[in-house]
Amino acid sequence: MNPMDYLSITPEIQKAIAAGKPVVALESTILSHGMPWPENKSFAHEIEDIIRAEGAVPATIAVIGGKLKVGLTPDELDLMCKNENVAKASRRDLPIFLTTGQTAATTVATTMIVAAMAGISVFATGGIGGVHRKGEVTMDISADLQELAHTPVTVVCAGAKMILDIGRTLEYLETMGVPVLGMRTSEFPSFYCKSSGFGVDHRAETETEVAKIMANKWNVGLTGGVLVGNPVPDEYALDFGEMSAVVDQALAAAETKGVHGKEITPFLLAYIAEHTHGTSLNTNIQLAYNNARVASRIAVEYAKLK
Ligand code: PSU
Ligand code: MN
Repeated sequence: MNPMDYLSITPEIQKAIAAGKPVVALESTILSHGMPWPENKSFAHEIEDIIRAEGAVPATIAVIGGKLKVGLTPDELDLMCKNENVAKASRRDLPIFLTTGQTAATTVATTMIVAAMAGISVFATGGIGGVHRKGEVTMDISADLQELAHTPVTVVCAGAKMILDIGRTLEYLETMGVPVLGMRTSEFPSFYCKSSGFGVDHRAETETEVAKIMANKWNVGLTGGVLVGNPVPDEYALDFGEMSAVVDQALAAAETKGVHGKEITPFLLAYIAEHTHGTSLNTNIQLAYNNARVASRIAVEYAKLK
């Protein structure tokens, strides 16, 4: 069996890729395990509309019926959003779900894998996984970081949440040779907030500059991805001190309940959403829209270079 036989790409996306038109991949874990129903449903449609308005084609990715789906129908988007028995698929889970037929949402890592297989170079998400706090003891390091090291996709995110050890996450990315760019910022953002206290490798002023960095990385023969930190728009940014306090509570609750492994990230996300009364949800939605906009512009510029 050819790897391509596992892919199920919609005709629209297939045509766009073949013609070298800009396509932007989207993950489904943000839908199934990152946002509540029914807000995630309107989000799933709106983020695709934003990408289209920028002149790119959206490609939401998921694992359904033993296939790697690139582009979901409205029914399939509903399936992911309702999250009735939808698993979370990171790299190690893929062969299992391809065998069992389990419906699964793709993380940043698996969305990158499937996007690269399909020939999609740009991917918009909310926040990436990273080195967890106390990761030096637990060894809980998201597979997202290894994927950035090896898989040639540019990921546009709003940084990483403070549930993670952002300093060690950036150290890991440096070791793995992943360029970390700031989109019109010199600081790596921390999801709800514009700042994190940590810098980026390069401040990119334009989407064209990001596209050139991607082209040069891959043209010179370097493997792996590029990470773009795009800060949440001012009007939706939350207070660093307040969010830090909620994050600390969430971490304490996870420890009390003994949550670990693949459950920890969804647990912390749900705890924060529940304890910030919807403000954090709106910020999450808006920063992802903003990432989709920037990712689309990068994809448009990258398509011109190719
Ligand atoms: N961080 C967020 N929102 C998310 C995730 C992370 O702020 O939705 C999701 C992404 O799909 C990411 C995954 O790839 O969690 C990482 O999970 P883990 O830490 O188990 O690798
Ligand atoms: Mn983990």
